[in-house]
Amino acid sequence: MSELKNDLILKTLKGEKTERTPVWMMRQAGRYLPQYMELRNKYGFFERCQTPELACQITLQPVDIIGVDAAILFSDILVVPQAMGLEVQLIESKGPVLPNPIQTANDLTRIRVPDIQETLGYVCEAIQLIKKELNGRVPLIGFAGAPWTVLCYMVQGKGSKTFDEAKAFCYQQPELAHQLLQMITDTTIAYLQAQVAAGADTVQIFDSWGGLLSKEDFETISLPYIQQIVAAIKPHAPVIVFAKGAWYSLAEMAQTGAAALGIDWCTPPELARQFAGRNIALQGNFDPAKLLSPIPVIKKEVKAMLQAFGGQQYIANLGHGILPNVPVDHAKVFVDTVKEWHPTFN
Ligand code: 1CP
Repeated sequence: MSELKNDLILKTLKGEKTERTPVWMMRQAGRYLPQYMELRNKYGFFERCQTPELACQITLQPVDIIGVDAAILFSDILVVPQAMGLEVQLIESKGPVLPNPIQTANDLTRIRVPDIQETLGYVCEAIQLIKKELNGRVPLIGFAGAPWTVLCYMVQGKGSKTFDEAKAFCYQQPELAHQLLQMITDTTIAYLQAQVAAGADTVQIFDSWGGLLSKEDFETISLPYIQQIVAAIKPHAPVIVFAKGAWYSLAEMAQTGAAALGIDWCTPPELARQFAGRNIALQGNFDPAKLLSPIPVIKKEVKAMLQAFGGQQYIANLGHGILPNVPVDHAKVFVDTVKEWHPTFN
């Protein structure tokens, strides 16, 4: 494996100083890129995920076109329920659909903690190919969903603003819910370990729906499982934990041993730092919709964000995934503004 030429993100995750702030964007390989749309029009979603050459090509697009400081594996958090035995469809304009969701104890007999090489071996192949093609230009980020967020889809069967059916499942059948969360956790640990063994330099856990839970529920239903994953992966690679909306538990998340915490745009940088403490990197938190602003406004707001987080112990990113209607040159301005920024002291 070749030496990394750009290790800014890995240095930041190790707590080391960097010559400038590193930057990448959540969902950076996606529909705002015309080159992605070309492949999207030719191949189905899971075909793109399951064909290492396609996954590799898509993963590299934002590195080549936008100049980000990391690649993130092109895949989806829903390949985990799929590997566990649930059918997952991705329907145009509707999003993910799981036609036979988990609702009863009997439903749990339909799923299992799978053998990773057998079910998700294609991801490991994609990672090996991506690492070869990257040839050390930037590090590769692997990822998985947090068990609570994955449960949301396994129980609700589709996307939702509230995931009320998933919550009701946890409140009405807590023992069953914890059994399912543990199965997802065991699968995720083996999956992320396989990603790291295949070459992922760091991994991010996406808890996109963490913030739908109260602090108490987040710390019962989500955090203990994130904690298990961090503990298992940390000896092999640094872990980034992003629980959107769960600002109230940043201090507890910092205690998991994560190397960095993702912050969304509703959490002010100063508050995030105060909650997370000094010994952890922060990542975020530009409002993705703000990339629709005029370019001079984007530049000004990105500089304000950098100034607020400070240049060190910090990875510039969006506060959630990039939107499909963001112009490519606006995404590039976001990245270039971070790369050109120098802290001002006053
Ligand atoms: O082309 C298309 O229309 C498919 C859209 C798409 C894409 C580009 C989906 C379906 N997944 C992906 C890729 C993906 N998903 C990546 C790729 C790497 C990258 O460039 O970042 C990642 C990291 C994910 C993770 C993911 N999938 C999350 C967590 C992050 C987040 O944005 O909150 C979630 C919640 C999903 C579920 C999912 N898969 C796809 C969609 C549209 C969704 C969201 C559905 C919903 O809103 O409930």
